[in-house]
Parts: sequence; structure tokens; C-alpha cells
Amino acid sequence: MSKPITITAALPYANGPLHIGHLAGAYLPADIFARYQRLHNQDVAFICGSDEHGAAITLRARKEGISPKEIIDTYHELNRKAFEDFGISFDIYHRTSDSLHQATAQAFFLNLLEKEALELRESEQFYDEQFQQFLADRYITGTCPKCQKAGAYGDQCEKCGSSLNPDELIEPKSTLSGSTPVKRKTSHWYLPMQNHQHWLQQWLSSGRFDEMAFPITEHQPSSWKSNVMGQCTSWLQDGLKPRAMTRDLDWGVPVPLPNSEGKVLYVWLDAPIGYISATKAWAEQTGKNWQRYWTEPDARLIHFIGKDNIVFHCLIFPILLKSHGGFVLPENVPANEFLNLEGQKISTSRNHAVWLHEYLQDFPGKRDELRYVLCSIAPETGDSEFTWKDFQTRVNSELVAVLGNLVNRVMVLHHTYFKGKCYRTASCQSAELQASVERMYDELQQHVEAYRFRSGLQSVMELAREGNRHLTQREPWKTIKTNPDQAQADLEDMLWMLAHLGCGLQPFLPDTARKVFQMLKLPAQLAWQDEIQWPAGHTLNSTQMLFEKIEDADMEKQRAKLNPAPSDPAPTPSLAAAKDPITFQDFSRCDIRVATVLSAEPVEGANRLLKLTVDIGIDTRTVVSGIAEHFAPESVVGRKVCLLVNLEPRKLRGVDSQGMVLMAEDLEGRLHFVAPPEGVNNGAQVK
Ligand code: B3M
Ligand code: ZN
Repeated sequence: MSKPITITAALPYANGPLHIGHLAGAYLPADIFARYQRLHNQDVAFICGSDEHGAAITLRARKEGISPKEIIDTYHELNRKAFEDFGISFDIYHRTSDSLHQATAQAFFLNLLEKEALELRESEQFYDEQFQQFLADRYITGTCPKCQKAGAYGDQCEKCGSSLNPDELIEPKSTLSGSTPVKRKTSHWYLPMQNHQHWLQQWLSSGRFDEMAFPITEHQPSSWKSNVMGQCTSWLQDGLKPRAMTRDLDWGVPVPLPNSEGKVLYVWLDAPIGYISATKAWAEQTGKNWQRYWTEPDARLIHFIGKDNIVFHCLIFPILLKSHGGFVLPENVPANEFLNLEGQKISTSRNHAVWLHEYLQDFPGKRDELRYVLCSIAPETGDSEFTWKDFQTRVNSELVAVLGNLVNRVMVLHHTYFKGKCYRTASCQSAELQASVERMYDELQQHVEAYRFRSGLQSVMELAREGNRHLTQREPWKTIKTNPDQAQADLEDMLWMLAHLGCGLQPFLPDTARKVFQMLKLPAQLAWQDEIQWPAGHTLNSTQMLFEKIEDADMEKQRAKLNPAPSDPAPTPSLAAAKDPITFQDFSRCDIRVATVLSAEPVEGANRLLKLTVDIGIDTRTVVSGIAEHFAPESVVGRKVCLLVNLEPRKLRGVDSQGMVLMAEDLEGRLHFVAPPEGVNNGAQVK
């Protein structure tokens, strides 16, 4: 029997539309993981929904002059539909304003009181006299004590990511009236987090703790991402402090106790319980048992979130689950960092964002293109950046030129030569192709199970690249004339490979995988490493184009939509993001040598080019290099350089160029030679 696996994706606040930052941070990785687990026949509950409480909602409602209910109804529906249209495969998209959630959260709170897990305390809190309201969280703003930037909130500074409490803010002001607040006494229920320091430390570092009820929640601590561990460790090192679990607000889950009018549960108490109520709602709809996914010892729990939610999921919610008792703890919380857009932070208020619902309108039928690019640049280990230029390049030179091209070549050749009719049952006679397919499955499995989705996708693309190479080598367009049986055998090998390629693509690019299967006339879904089956005489369906080129004009339109504030400082030049990983083998195909420039002269009619003669130890050759705007010819003669010597020869302005000089480009765009130390002989290999 397969294991129950509960995969949650952070419940987005229903206070605005979803953008690509949300997708790259939590929803796309969660969806890839959920689809991957389903392919392995795991018993998946993929849970999400709207977070409809907290100041995020009430402040937005106030700004727009409408009720919180109108806000959540609008955005819950917009976001639910955008996720659905984009194909995120949640089993349920619930909402925290639902009565089932209110009852679940209240029962959870009462259980915590019964277990004496919360403490009632009186304290002085900021109060806005004009609005007659206590000011917690986003109701209060001021200068951040950690980074000294203005505009930090009572619970968090969005500039530096620090968690704060209102008393730490410098020059606090009410976000309601703008005035300086006064202090008033009020009582709240606190979670004494300091009492949990010890077991949390143990659990985070070893995957378990002494009085643990379920050995099965054991995780490999080394498998937690370092950005996640880093934040937790810094909280633990600072020493955990009591945190209020109730608020004086008129919007939220009411505190279910007598004499508690005007008090609601803290949004970060009720929201994660939302995962449980959503599971209950899904179980009710489908006749399942929700407890199997949360309370059975073998249940696995994995939270996908963005980095600003780490402490809530790695410290606070585990304390709540353990204090309540009977629940498993998360096995992993693979949080991502942030995605920037065209050199700046994504900003909802400045409309500097790519909105999901708008993308779906502007690029109908291109869901996989966005999935591909966002997965390729996902901020898995550090912040990363989306630009439309990069989107276009990745679609055109990777999806169209590599993946689409491969499938198209094989299909068209097979249809042209053999009318799409297969001679033998599905199989592969090429040991090389078989090995490539096996390698893809192995690598993909390792990467996805370690939450490295970028690398996982690269492993699939590598198979497509190998497919292209193999086809070029086998040259069925030649053998069809001399040895048609060979051409047929080779193409049928390739068809078998395409089926496996489709299988690997399923979690990442589900629409594309479906189209590949359809062309091959296979079922719409294949389980992981399924044996590919078709009988001799099987006839393929007709060829479909998988991807089309993205034109400059479309990118221009998208860039024009972005709306950076005129007062924004010019973006500082930034370093390009790290490229996708390659294998050592890929690297070792580059033959880089130390060389000396013997002579240099301008190339006629080309301002940017210099024609260099270089001594590379094994021979003397000509290289055309685009450095004329940076170096006078005479200044480079005699220099020692590094040269890529096995780059395919190219003709540039009529001159044959046999290699490429390696240069470093600095932030101002200036070029510098990558210079080997003096004394290294020409021909020495750089590796
Ligand atoms: N709504 C915060 C956020 O969107 C929050 C996540 C709740 S997950 C339980 O950043
Ligand atoms: Zn700060």
C-alpha cells in the first residue's frame, strides 16, 4: 500500500492576484512534486486554498473602501480560477472563511488551552485613539531596527526579511490614521515558544526528538535546504520568545471563549490549521479519511512555501502540532527564495509584476512555456530573476530548438518514410539510447526527491539533446536510400526514446507530455518508468507542433505593461544569475589552452573585431575576437591568453576563426583578458 503524502502549498492571501513570483516560489515546485509522487502511485493529498484573515485583507478592504468579505470573494475566485486555468493540480483549493475551517481552528485552539499550551497575559500594546483600535502586525509601521529602512511592519520588515514585534519599531505610526499611537492594556493568549526551544533544536538537527511519538516523521536533517536551516538556526540562537496567538480585531476566527468579543485568533495560528481543514473538506467530498493524511504514523507532510513563511512552518506550526498532539510533523519544508523581475523586486502596489491571469490571456495555449522558464530559473538556492528577454531566449532556443525540434524531426521522418507505421513492437536496440534513458530516470529521481527541480528539468532536457545528437549521427535521411531497414530500426528506437522523454516531462510540462503521448498514440498518462508498449503494426497519430517561436513584438508588449515607479532609482547593474548546471563531462569537452598573441590587426568593415594570430603550442592559428572596442591591436600583441581551441571554426567577415579568446566582462561592460600567470607554457590545458 502506498504511503499517504500531504503536500501543502502556502495559502495565498485573498487580497490580490497571483504573480509569477508566487508560482516560482511555492506553487510550481509543489505541483511538480505532487505530479511526480502521483506518477509513483503515492497516495497524494495536494492541499491549498485562500488565506482570508489577517491585516492583509482588512487593510486592502479599507484602501478600496469595501468590506473584507467583498475582497476575499473577489480574489478567492480570481486566484482559484487562475490556478485551475494554469493547471496546478491541487486536490482541493479551500478557503479559511469556510465554516468548517472556523470550527476546526476553534477546536484546535480549545485543545491547546486544555493542554495548557497557551498562557494568558496582560500587556500594553499600541492603540490608535482616533480609530479606537489596537495596532498589531501590519497596522503599525516604522523604521526597521535591523536594517534602518522605513516602512517596516509590526510583525516583519519586508526590506530585510526580519521578523519583528511592534515594540521594536523605531518611530512607530498607525497605518490607519498615520498618528503616533498610545499604549493600552489588553490580554492575549501567548504561545510560550521558549519552552519548546530544546526539542525543536533536537528535531531540526537530528530529525527526531526524545519523546517523539512517531519515529516515522524522522527526516534526514541534511536534506533540509540550507536557506531554511539558516533561518531556523538564527531564530533558535536568538532564543525563542513568547508570541501572542490572539488579536484585538473584528476580522478573523473568533476566540471561542466567554467574554472574548472583539478578539480573534492570530492569522498565523488559523492559517496553517487551514491545511487541516482543507484536507477535511477534500476528504468529505471524496469519501476519504482525512486523518490518514495527518495523524497516521506513516503519513508524510511536506510544506512548499516562500522564504518569508519559514519560521511559521518550521517552528511555530510544529510547536502547535506537537502541543495539540496526534499529528505528524513536517518531513521537509523546501522553501524557495524570491524571484525578481527585470532588475527589481516584484511589487503588487507598484504593479511591477507579471500577473498569472493576464499571462494566461496574453499567451493562450502556452502554459508549459511559463512552467519551463519558471522552473529553469526558480529561486531554489538564492533570489533569481525573470526577464522577458530570457523568457524568449529559453523558449526559442531550448523548447523550440531542442525539444520541439527533436520530436518534430523524428515524427516527420517516420511519417515520410514509413507513413507512421511501426514495424516492430515498442523497443530500443541502441544500447546508447537505453543508457541515456536510464540516466534520465536516475538523475531525475535524485533531483526531484531532493527538491532540486531545476536540475531535474535539466536532466530531461539533456535526454532531448542526446536524442538530437543520436539522430544526427544515425542519419536516417541517408540510410533510407542505402539501407531502409536500418533507417526504420533507428527511427523506431527514437520513437521509444520519445515515449520515455514524455514520461520524464510529465511532472514538469504536463501539456507537452500529453501531446507527445498523443502523437505516439499512447495513453494520456504513463506511470514512472512504465514499460512502453505498442504492438507491431502500431500507427502513429499525425505530427503536432509542440512550441512556436516567441516574437520580439510580444516581448515588447509585455515590457511596456510593467510599471516601475518613476521615482525608482535606476537599477544597479547586477551579476547575471548562475547558469543551469552541466555535468563534468559537458565541461571536459571544452579544450581550453594557454596561448600567446603573436599579431593583431583590425578586420575590415567590422568595428568590433580584431584578427589575432595566436600560438597555442600545438599550432599557430587565426582567431577573430570581438574586442576591438576595448583594445587597440598593438596593446594585445605578446599577451598570454586562454583560448577555447575546439570551438567549431566559423567565418567572420570573410576570415576563418579557429577558437575563442576567454574574457571577463565587468559590471560596467568592460572586457578583461582571462590571463594565465606568466611562465605557463603555450598549449597548457586549462581544466
Ligand atoms: N498567507 C502568507 C503569504 O502569503 C500566508 C501564507 C499562509 S500559509 C499557512 O505570504
Ligand atoms: Zn529591515
